[in-house]
Parts: sequence; C-alpha cells; structure tokens
Amino acid sequence: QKLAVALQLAIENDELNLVYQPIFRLDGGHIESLEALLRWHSAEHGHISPLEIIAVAEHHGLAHQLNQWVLLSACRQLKHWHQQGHGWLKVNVNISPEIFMSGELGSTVKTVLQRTGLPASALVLEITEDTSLWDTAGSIDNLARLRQLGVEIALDDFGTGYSSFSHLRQLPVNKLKIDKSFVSDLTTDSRAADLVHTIIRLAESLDMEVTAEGIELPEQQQHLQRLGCQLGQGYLLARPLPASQVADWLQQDL
Ligand code: G
Ligand code: G
Ligand code: MN
Ligand code: NA
Repeated sequence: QKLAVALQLAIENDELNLVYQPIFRLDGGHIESLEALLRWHSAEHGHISPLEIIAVAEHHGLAHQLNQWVLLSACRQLKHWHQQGHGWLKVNVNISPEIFMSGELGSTVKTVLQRTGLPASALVLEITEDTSLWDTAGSIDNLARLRQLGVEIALDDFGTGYSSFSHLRQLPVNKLKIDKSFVSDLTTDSRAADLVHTIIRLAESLDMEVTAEGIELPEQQQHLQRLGCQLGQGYLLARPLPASQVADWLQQDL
C-alpha cells in the first residue's frame, strides 16, 4: 500500500529510471537497438526490482500510467540519440501481458510516437511468450493493429511458453528472443543446442529475426553465430547502461 503510493509519486515526479542494454548485430558488432529496463531506487523503500514494480502497479491500478511513463521516456531518449546522428537506432520496450491485453496500447503508442516525432519503425515492443495470451482472438487483433502502425513486435523469453508452430504462424510478430536459459546451456547440453537450432530455423521459415539473450561467454556467441542467429544481447557484450554511458558506446559506432 505504502509502496503503491510511493510508486505513484515516483511516476509523477519522474523518479523512475531506465537503463539500456544494447542488442548487437552479431556479424559486424553494430548496435541494432537498446532494450529499456526499468529501475527504481526509492528514498523510502530502497531498490525495488522491475518485477516488483510491475506487480505493485498492476495490483493498484497504476499499470497504464507506468507503461505510459516507460514508453514516453524510452522514446524521448531514443529521439535524442537520433538527433545525435544515430538515426538507425531502435529501442525495445517490455510490455506486460496486462497492458497488452487491455487494448489501449495502440492509442498509447500512437500518442507517444506523435509526441516524440519518432518513426514507428524505431520501436520494438517485447511481449512475453505467455500462456493464455494467445488464446483470445482479441490478442491477435491487438497485435495486428500494432503492426499496422509500423512498430515491431518481439516475443520475449521465447521457448519457455506454449506457442505451437501453427499458433506462431498466425501471430503478427516479427521477432523472437530466445530465452537466456537456453543460451546458458547451449555449449554444455546438446538438447539445449538442438532446441536453439530448431528455434532459429523456425524463425527463418517464418521470416522472423532472432535475438539470443543472456550471452555471457564467447563460446556461446560463437555457437549462436554458427547457427545463424542474427542478434545478440548479454553481459558478455554489454550490461544494461545508464543513458549517459550509451552515448559512449554509440560514438564508436558512428
Ligand atoms: O532488468 P532486469 O533483469 O532486472 O528485469 C527483470 C524483468 O523485468 C525482466 O523480465 C524484464 O523484462 C522486466 N522488465 C524490466 N523493465 C520492464 C518494463 O519497463 N516493463 C515491463 N513490463 N517489464 C520490465
Ligand atoms: O525478461 P527479459 O528478457 O526482458 O529480461 C531481461 C533481463 O535479463 C534484464 O533484466 C537484464 O538485466 C537481464 N540480463 C541481460 N543480459 C543478461 C545476461 O547475460 N545474463 C543474465 N543472467 N541476465 C541478463
Ligand atoms: Mn525483454
Ligand atoms: Na527475456
């Protein structure tokens, strides 16, 4: 309860923070996008994890307000980087299932793009490959409308959910993010390796781009590249960074 009040104030007073973890093109090593990750250090309650922030927000009717804050902040920041000469850069924003299901996301996204003047193609929405999410026709419509705006949709934590092949084929989604649990087992467990290989080929056949998350070791990166994985993210490549440090990384890419 107290936490919810503090969160509401933090949203209103801009006391939340986003850090940005680069997503790299594995061949060439250029930064393709930055995933915005929520951080909150409350003066009163200390450090609160993003999962807890989301849970509190959803429980107290703050989810939309929080989502608007995240989208607007991430897009403003990206606009700034575009103006610094990095016009090709994208931003990935995590969207919780509750927000995605509500059907209001489309108008929020439209408003944020208008306010920031960003092209829709610069925004990638990450939606967890979540159980019941895909069972309703409404979800597919929501996705289709978002894709019509021109934003990209990535299925996050892919491999941990329940998407069947036929299901995946119907989804207006254009990117998959392989869950880090598979990447961490990639070089030590041949079943994990087979699975990753299968996901990459599946994505190819559906014309989706694949990002591997949680790359921590050079041999994982090499293995992923051999399997044809285009994009990668993980502590080996870069940790989540404050916006001020992202500029330094981008400088090397100019
Ligand atoms: O950055 P970190 O590893 O602490 O993130 C933990 C989890 O919180 C991840 O699953 C991540 O997707 C999620 N997360 C981080 N930021 C956001 C956000 O802005 N919105 C939502 N819905 N989830 C987020
Ligand atoms: O659920 P989602 O994929 O959005 O979660 C992203 C989270 O994973 C972020 O909170 C980020 O801090 C974390 N993360 C990013 N790279 C790595 C990594 O290489 N190893 C581990 N263990 N976590 C990572
Ligand atoms: Mn994510
Ligand atoms: Na993930």
